[in-house]
Amino acid sequence: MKKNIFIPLAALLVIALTIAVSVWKLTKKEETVAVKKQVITTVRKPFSPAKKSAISPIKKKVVVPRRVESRKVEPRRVEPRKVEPLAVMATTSLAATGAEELLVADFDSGEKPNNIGGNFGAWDKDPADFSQGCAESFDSKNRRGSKGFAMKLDYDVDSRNPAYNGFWMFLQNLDATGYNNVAFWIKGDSDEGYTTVFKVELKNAARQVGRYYVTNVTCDWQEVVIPLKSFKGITDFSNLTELVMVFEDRIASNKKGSIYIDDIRFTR
Ligand SMILES: [Ca+2]
Ligand SMILES: [Ca+2]
Repeated sequence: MKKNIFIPLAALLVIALTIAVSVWKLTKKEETVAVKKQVITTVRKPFSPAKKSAISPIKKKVVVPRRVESRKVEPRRVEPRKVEPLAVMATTSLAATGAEELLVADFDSGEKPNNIGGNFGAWDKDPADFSQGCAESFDSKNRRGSKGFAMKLDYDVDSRNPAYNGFWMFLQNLDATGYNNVAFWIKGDSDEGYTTVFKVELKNAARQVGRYYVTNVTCDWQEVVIPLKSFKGITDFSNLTELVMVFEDRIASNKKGSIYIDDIRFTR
């Protein structure tokens, strides 16, 4: 009897055990799959978007400064183009091509500036030394022509100190390449005296200075025509900035006096 009962009980136990084992195996497989899926998803999610977001802003950062740099370059290229037409306009308006002469200053308005818009006036080597100096004024009694004024220069280079002074006039970056001479009319004052010799200087934008000595000034109006070639210090006449007259103590035949000047021009 005991043997008959034990055998089915043992068989039941074996069946129950195999079922339990198979169930446990199934649940374990599902768990591993679930864990794998979790691992894959948790790895992929932070990995791929993190890389993309890390790359994309870097690309943008690289592109943006390049665009800014190119924008900075563009206006620089435009600026000189804006200057060039202005320079061309200035030279074409000042140096009239085809004209026999260019009038720079006739002083007939009795005011500054000159006929091409340039300022002018007297200058002193040492303004603190009152024993020397030069003063400019418009003079209608002594002038060239029947109207207007001439420029009167009252100079004094009689001093214990080294003395020189005179007259300056801006030429507004004048292009004088179409002309051969600078010309003006000159006259000494017979009552106040005058020097028969003085220096004329031309200056250009390259800071070159050309010098020429005018001689044989008299108390009558006479035209002085100085070839531009005579201004040895200047190699480029396309950009003249200034005309200067100089009375010098060591050169002046009369250290104190008055000189009249009128109709400053560039001629062919
Ligand atoms: Ca005049
Ligand atoms: Ca003096």
